[in-house]
Amino acid sequence: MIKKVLIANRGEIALRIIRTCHEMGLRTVAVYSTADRDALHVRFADEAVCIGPPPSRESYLRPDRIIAAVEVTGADAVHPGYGFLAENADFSAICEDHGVVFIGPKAGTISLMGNKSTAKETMRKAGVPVVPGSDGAVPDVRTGKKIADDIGYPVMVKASAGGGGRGMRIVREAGDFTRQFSAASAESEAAFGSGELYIEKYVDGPRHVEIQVFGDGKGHVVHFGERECSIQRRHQKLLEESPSPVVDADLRARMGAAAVLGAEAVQYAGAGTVEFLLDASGDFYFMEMNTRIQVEHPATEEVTGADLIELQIRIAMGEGIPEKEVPMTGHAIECRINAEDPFNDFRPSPGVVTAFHTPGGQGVRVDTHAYAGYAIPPYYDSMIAKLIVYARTRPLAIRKMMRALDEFVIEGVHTTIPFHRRLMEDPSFQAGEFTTAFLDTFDLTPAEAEA
Ligand code: MV4
Repeated sequence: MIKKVLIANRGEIALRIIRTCHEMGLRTVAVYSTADRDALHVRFADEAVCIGPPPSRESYLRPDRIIAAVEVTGADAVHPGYGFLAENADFSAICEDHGVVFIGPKAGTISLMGNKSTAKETMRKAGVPVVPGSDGAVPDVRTGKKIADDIGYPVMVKASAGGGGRGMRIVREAGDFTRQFSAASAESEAAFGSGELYIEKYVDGPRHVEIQVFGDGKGHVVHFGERECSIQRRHQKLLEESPSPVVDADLRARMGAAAVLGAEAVQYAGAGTVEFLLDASGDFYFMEMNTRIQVEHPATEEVTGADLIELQIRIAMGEGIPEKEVPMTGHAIECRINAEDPFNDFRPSPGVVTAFHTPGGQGVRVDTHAYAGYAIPPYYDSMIAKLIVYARTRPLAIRKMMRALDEFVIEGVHTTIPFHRRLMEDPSFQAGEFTTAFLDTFDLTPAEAEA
């Protein structure tokens, strides 16, 4: 039985989790660094415990301090949110050792999926389509070269310990392989403590489409449809939507079935996301599995009507999952509002928010921890709000997003609002014609059209 949940996170996601807990009649405990003394998650939780100084390494990333907060408050479950310790297998195991429920998958699942090459091998063996490449990690550069020559160039070398675009390189020709492989391995060793790499065929101009899944931990998994996540910059997503403008009912059924197959193979427990690359010919390939609730989960909530945080908590309580997949209706778009200057290479723009007015009206949702007078600390990520709209169709959702962005007032810091406003006007975006390379050439300040 879960009665009191400690939220091992901050910002909008901590607030988001507190809200569902209170709706479920659960007590909540916030943890905070000294930089977050005046944060809303601290005010809205039933109790709050300070866990250290501003740097995450000394606060939100410290399992020992979070467990201490669990012990002094008597919390019986920990929700890790996203980022920080959410995909830390050791933390999941430490919680279990202390008799506190980790709201997420088992430590073994987190580490299996955390190693991107074992994750891919696991999925391939389960029958999930994967990009042709090495069977698991490559033992040395000479073996790697033979495999790459066999696959044919261009290939990608990826760090087993990487993920989310970290520790990967394109090798365009055989003559570059040895140099690139060695450099990638050394880089990965320095960054992650492991230089292990795997190789796959390079997929040109793909889209990033991911399937939301929930598992009961006993081999039963359901999917909640897809999210289109191709609008990203340097592997940071800026906008997500559900459904994807290019996924029809047939493709959804096939991608959903593949995601379910993979998650069932590992007896997945809780919320997970199976990421696919979708190529121009409509073929899709497993990329990675994220073992956490994601930033963009509200897009799925809007089109399914489900509360995904509630589902996570119910699974952790042993209540099981919905019998079958939940139908999707309408269209949802989420814009990430970051304290960054889109006209200056998206440079972080921390500081005091002097004015803050959120948009409203039917089909408009704002998940945020910001308020007028809030000082955005420089220590954490720059996302200060998610603006989510829901409408019957994609064109109506785009119109609603334009209107909501126009109503959103944030003063004192730069934000990504003007970027999103321009994106909504873009003909290719409106047509749903874009790949992960879209923002590489997106011009925020186009010259006025010639007369
Ligand atoms: C790829 C790829 C092309 N071919 N793998 C980047 C993040 C990680 N999840 C996988 N990534 C990619 N893997 C092969 N074989 C292109 C990307 C990629 C990408 C993927 C999803 C979203 C944005 C991206 C941006 C650049 C490259």
